[in-house]
Amino acid sequence: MKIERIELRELRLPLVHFFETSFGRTTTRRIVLVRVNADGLTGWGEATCGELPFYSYETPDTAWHILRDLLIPWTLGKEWAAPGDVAPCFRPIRGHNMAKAALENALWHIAAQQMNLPLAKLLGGTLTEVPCGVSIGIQNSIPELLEKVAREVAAGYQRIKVKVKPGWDVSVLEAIRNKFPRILLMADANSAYSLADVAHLKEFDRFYLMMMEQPLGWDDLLDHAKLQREIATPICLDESIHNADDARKALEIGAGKIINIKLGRVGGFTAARQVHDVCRARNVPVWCGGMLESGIGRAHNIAMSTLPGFTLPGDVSASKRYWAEDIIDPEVTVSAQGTIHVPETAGLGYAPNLERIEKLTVRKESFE
Ligand code: OSB
Ligand code: MG
Repeated sequence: MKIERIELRELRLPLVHFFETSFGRTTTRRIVLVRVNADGLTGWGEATCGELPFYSYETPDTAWHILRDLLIPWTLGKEWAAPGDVAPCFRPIRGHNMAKAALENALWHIAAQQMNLPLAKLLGGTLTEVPCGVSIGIQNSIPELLEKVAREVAAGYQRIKVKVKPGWDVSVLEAIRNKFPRILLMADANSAYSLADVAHLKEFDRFYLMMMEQPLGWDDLLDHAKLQREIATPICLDESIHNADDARKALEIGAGKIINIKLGRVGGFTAARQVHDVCRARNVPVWCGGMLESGIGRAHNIAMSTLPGFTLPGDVSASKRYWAEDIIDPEVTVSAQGTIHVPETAGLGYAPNLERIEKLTVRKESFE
């Protein structure tokens, strides 16, 4: 495919409810979208960075810079045989995986249309229904959290993840377990603890969690391996895994037993499939993480979640949990069994709503 035009856009999208993690509270998302024109087709990608450099160092402004000044000049006007071919070309840039993923994933969207295949099929996906969980942020009180858990369980979601941090952990898990002894439950600390907290983290074992996500340093593997030897709860790595090599090293030293794959964090579909393959070869389950994506990123997540190693419910859930109105048609919906039906039409299976995208755009730059 020959890339003829690329457009960057930033949208402001207010969340229907604030989302709070151990590193802070988000109320409005700044969504950076990449729109690529090639061979008469249009592909969309999303840079999934947080507003501030707390989950990772990337922000909407760093993604804009890396895309505008490097990735776009490197790809525009050139012929690419396969969408994954841009990944090795992007390698000289250290990190900035969310910026890279936004552009690469737009090319996958184009390739799927060109080949008249659903994106999931082009990626090698096999699932037709994707199992869904939800990620519930830190709330103002435990009763409010319990109400949210009850609502999501009633909606059919297969697994509940709650955010934890020092001071919002054991008492919270205890309250949930008292009320919901049988649900699949897990906790995500987003790096809020250190090895000095081993005794405290051991207490989590009595809640028989499916897993504890990224309890220690955002860039750590070694201490996670030490912690995993001390606790019964399986550790799932999120922040620490940026590519297939990270996954291999993490599994080799026993830093965790499960990996959360995020397209942005690993740099796009090519790297995500490589992480998936490393895990699958070792029988390590993976699941698809979320970054409060708009419908575009969400549609990409759904396609990726169809790969055979995605055996655990992910954080990809219905549009309405985040947005009063999403920017795709139809919006993402979840069945009463807690699954998303994978679109069978060619391409993304969800049409970007151009009128709505235009209305929400706060800046735009195009490159020919
Ligand atoms: O650690 O998985 C995380 C949201 C923003 C940043 C980091 C994380 C999350 C989530 C939300 O847990 C997942 C979602 O519902 O999109
Ligand atoms: Mg996480």
